[in-house]
Amino acid sequence: MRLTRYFLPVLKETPAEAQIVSHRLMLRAGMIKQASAGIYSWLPLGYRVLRRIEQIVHEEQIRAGHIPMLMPTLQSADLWRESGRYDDYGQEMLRITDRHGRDMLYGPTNEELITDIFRAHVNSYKDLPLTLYHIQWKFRDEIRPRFGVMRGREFLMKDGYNFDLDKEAALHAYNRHLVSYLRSYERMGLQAIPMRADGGPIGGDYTHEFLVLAETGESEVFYDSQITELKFGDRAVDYDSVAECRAVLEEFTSRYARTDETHDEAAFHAQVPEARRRSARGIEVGQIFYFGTKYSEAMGATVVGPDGARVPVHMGSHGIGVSRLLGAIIEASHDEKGIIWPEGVTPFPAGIVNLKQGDAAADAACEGLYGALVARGLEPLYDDRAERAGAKFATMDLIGLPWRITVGPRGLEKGVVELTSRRTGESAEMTPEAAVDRLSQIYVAL
Ligand code: 5CA
Repeated sequence: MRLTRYFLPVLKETPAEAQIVSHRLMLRAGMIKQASAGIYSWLPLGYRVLRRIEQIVHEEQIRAGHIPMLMPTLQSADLWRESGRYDDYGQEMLRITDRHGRDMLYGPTNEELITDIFRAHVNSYKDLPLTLYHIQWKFRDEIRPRFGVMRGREFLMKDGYNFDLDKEAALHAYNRHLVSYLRSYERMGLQAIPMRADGGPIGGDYTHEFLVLAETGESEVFYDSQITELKFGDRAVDYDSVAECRAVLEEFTSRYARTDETHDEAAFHAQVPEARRRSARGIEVGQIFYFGTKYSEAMGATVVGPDGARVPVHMGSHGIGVSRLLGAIIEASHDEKGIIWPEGVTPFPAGIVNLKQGDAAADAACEGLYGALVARGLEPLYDDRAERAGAKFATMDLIGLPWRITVGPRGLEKGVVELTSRRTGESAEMTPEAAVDRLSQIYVAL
């Protein structure tokens, strides 16, 4: 993408309404624009990151054996009356009446809708286990939408639902989700710690939230500092193996880590030596639930079991805050100049800065680099504006591409360009071909 042909409305001023750094930077970098309270338009740069995050979520869900689909945003109130949640859900639910006077709602989550699909089409235990998921917009009429996409009213969520014959099988699904979530967050350059939490309006007493530690986080958390040393890494876990998935769950949940809803000061003191006790704030980027037969019993989602009798299925639901993740990643990865995207989610793998637009050699070298990167599947953002170098660097630093290739007449006389890491600020001179090779190596390893 050439910057002169792109739509990147960066702001010079710091927007006054933004209280936290991720919100400020998303506005300044031209990623989002507020449409109304808690509702945002995704401008091209923000949309690219949103799509990258979605892509990672899809890849990891499919790897775990979960099946993608798409349910609508608008749902019939009748389904929610069946589960009993229509009245329970309260003010957060946006209720709508259609022209025929039918009660509808903008889905805040999808347990009812998916259970209705399941009961219409699945009849036998032989069709289990089954996990279906989608990535779809949700609406929760939050009383205090704030911090940009972090607590929106309309937000993008991945929500998945498992259907199993019994509790044991459903707990395997739970563990499988935990593993796939750990992988997903690490690919996004994040450490998200599973913490024991509360079921809230979804229900169930077996639930973990995934938290990214950050001062601006809305949740108060208590944990054993040892937990922050755990890395999932690139280990190969067989998702069909009950033992392997359980081992990961045990490893990542054996140390004390709880949100304030479930925190128990006495247990904290008993289990964690003082030097390792931490209390901090965190951003909740996902939550997994096992709630047994809560919805299947209320809505008649049963299957014929092995002995011929009908039994309600055991279920769980599993969510990732896809749009919230942009804010969480920026909170975890920025400096005073702007965003620092991890390679896994960056909107463009690299930026090209032409120090002397209009100089024949510099223009040709930039075009050559551009074509070579595109040919390797690494479409860069080429700053081809007739601007000063300082302004170009400031834009690149603000939007946070992890790598910058700087091209100028002086370097080209020696046959080199400069490759700079946004994270470390370190630069190295090399031939354009070497820069392309280096970037290919970095991105191929992801
Ligand atoms: N049905 C379950 C799991 S699919 C569910 O709705 N879980 S949830 O309520 O925990 O939401 C899942 C994730 O969505 C949360 O972990 C959080 O990351 C994200 N989320 C929830 N509310 C908001 C909001 N107002 N703005 C942005 N993201 C949100």
